[in-house]
Amino acid sequence: QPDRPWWKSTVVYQVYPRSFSDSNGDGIGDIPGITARLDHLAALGVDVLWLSPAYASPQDDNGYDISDYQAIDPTFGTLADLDELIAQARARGIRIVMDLVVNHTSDEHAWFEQSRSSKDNPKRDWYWWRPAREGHEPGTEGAEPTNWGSFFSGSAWQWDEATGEYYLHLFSRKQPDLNWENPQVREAVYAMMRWWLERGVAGFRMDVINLISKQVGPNGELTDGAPRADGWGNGFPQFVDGPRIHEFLAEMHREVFDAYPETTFFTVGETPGTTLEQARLYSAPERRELNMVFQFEHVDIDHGPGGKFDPQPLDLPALKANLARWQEGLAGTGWGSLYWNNHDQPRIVSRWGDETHRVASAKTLGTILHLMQGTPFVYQGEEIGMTNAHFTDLSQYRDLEALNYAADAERLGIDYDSLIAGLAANSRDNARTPVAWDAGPNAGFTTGEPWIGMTPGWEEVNAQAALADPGSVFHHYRRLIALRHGEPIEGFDGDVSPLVIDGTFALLAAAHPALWAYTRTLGERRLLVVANCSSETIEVHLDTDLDGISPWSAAALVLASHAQPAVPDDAGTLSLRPWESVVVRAE
Ligand code: TEU
Ligand code: CA
Repeated sequence: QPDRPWWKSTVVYQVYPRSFSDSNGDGIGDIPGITARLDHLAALGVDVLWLSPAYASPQDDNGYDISDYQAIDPTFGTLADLDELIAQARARGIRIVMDLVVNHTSDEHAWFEQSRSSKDNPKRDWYWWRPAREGHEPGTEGAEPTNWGSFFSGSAWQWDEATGEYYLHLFSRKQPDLNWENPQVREAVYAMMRWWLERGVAGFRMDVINLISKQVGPNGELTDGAPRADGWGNGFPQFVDGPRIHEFLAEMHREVFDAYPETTFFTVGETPGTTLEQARLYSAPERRELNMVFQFEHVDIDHGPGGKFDPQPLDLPALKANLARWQEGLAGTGWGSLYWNNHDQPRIVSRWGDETHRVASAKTLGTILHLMQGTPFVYQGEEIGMTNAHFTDLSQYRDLEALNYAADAERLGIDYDSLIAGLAANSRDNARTPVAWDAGPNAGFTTGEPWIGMTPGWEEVNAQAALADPGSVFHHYRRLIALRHGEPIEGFDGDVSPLVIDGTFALLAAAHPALWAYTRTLGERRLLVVANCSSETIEVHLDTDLDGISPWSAAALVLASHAQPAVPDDAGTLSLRPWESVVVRAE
């Protein structure tokens, strides 16, 4: 398929530098540490490395608060280290995609320091400054310009004594929002992006890019939101997929990417709260905005009325239906990303798999995701089936989201045990413990003291052990990636990549509470994925559950979670063990 965009057959691997690999014993992962581990990525077979922020930063939000977009934080190394990473990755056929965090900067960025210095500073309008609400004493409760709550607890507005106004921060108070209404801001961002592309990076993962356009009235008015569970207002309707977002992204494409051939860059927008309708617009190729976006509906599906720290049991049919809706909705008009994990989500095997069936559930969840249509993203450690952190005490947490929430818990009426249970389920720190490389001290991550506690169990769950075991999660992920690439794998040397990339998706047995089954069809060819998403054995009936798909023999098998894969009996019944999955050609 020579005319197919390259990123449709691509698999991306995300590195969160702080937690990946430490080269100098200070307990914090760094860029030379990544370079030293590139053979791990090459063995897995990924095409792109998305590097979470390594820019200069006070590290209030682990680098998502950037004080200089064109410098590397000394914690992570130097620009020369990054150049070396780019070169060493390229030598292995891996391209580097950088994180682009331009909804906000750090409050220690020179732009903000100038902006806050006086009301008539030329950069004043680069951020969102507003006076106190009329009739309220500035700086007191209720005087905030709007009632919007921040993503990280409390008001989204910070009172600034120096000039007697508030500035907007949708995230931490150390992450003031840039004012994209100002064309100088946009030009400065585009110039910075061009600088990175010239340096050899292959594109960007764009942090909360669908929040950059705020609904603002002719005289700069911003509007209150409906009250949310924590008492603050929900500003989402005022800034999620805002009024000028498509204009800004099309402009960015013209100003930055038009100068480069399509084969040289990759763009994915992180878009919390977006809808399928909007995602079609972002990713429709003829609109020239983004290649794809990260949707959030599926990862928010088990959040309760109290939010992410009020987790609910998974409703499997709802999850299946949601992903099926996105599969069908993007087919032919746009393109989607596929992910279970990133640095903001709990580990998938702990969340929707079963740690007592760790290997089988990690493999099966990987299979379900990777054989859908879209571009799969693998988050560091997912490929070896790492679990949640299992922290039991507040002192173990490092993430400001968790710590701010804990500080607010009493006001919210949440007792300590519920707090700890909520954080254990959904804290972002679950994904931020160090990657386990081997069975040695601190899993080979550092020779020093790691900046955050280790996930227990690395003596068994580590990359070295996984590479040595052909039945490991790692080798399963490697096979899934090879299948997408059309490369032969052990036990199957056919080519299903056209099906995996272009095949039409159809969900089977939608209402089944444990079975996740779907087909991908292209012309006469068909791929069938059948998975038991439960910890009990289930009986699947080919006629009633799988739309009368005819029985298959061992010869049709493409990939399986277990060494002796299930085959239907003469009556057309398939018995699947806990978390067992099989992938067959059903032609
Ligand atoms: O995340 C934005 C986002 O919407 C979430 O995934 C966020 O972590 C969650 O809603 C909080 O409950 C991005 C980054 O991925 C995240 O790490 C940053 O903290 C955030 O933007 C601010 O830059
Ligand atoms: Ca280090």
